[in-house]
Order: sequence, then structure tokens, then C-alpha cells
Amino acid sequence: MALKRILTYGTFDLLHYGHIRLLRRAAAMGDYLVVALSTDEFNAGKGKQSYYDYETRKEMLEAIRYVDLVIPEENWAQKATDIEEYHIDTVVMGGDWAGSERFEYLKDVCEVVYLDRTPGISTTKIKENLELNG
Ligand code: C2G
Repeated sequence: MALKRILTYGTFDLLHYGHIRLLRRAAAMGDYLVVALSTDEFNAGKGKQSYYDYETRKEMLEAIRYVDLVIPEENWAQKATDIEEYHIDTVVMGGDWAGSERFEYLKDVCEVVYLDRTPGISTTKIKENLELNG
């Protein structure tokens, strides 16, 4: 049976159990998981600045048993190329992306699956709680 290859996108800043549970479930859907990690420049273009820089976020993702390869996400337009270049069968994202035109069009070239987000945790929530508690 051919190896099933999974791809997901994200910033994965201040890595937390919501990210880990997404990665674990995505990895369980196939045999090989590629994570396309938002670069600092790509995030800047979205008006976002992560707490940890790309190299640090990459290092942390590469330490996760579920992750087989980390590649840079540099723009919105690379996804179809990523799918071709890495022979991806399925793109997996959290449910906040369900139905998004950023991902729905990929259904022409691969399976697209949205998984439930883990409730009660987000990078923003962590930052807010840390600021409150000083
Ligand atoms: N996630 C989750 N549960 C949470 C928080 C995040 O399942 N409580 C999922 C998100 O749905 C996403 C992944 O973890 O699939 C990474 O989360 P972010 O780093 O916030 O990803 P995002 O900023 O949405 O980047 O091109 C698309 C972007 O790169 C996606």
C-alpha cells in the first residue's frame, strides 16, 4: 500500500497542547507528516509577529515525534506547489480554517480535512494570561 503523505500549515508560536493534538491527529491519518511553517516575513505580511522566530519554531516542531519534515511557508500561493513537490495526499488544518478559500480550492488536487480545534487554548490566550499575571 502506498505511503500516505500529510501536509499542514501554521505558525506554531508558543507551542502548546492544542498544536500537539493537531499534529498527532494529522500524523495518525498517514505515514509521513510535512509541516509548512510560517516564516517571520510571511507573518509580518499578515501583521503578525511571533514570540519565537522561525528557526526556534522550526527547532521545536522538529523535536515532535509526529513531525517528519518542516518546510517554510513563505506565501499564500505555494500550497499547490507544496502538494506536488512533496507528493501530498491530504492537507489537514484545524477547524478555524474549515471552508476557507485559502484551502478549499486544494480539493482539486488532494484531500482536504479540517479537524476540531482543541478548545480553551491558543497562543493569544497564553500571552493574555501571562500579561495579566505579570
Ligand atoms: N490549533 C488547534 N487547536 C488550538 C490552536 C490551534 O487545533 N487550540 C491548530 C490550528 O487550527 C492550526 C494549527 O493548530 O491548524 C496551527 O495553529 P496556528 O499556528 O495558529 O496556525 P495559523 O496561524 O492558523 O496558520 O496558511 C495558513 C496559516 O499558516 C495557518
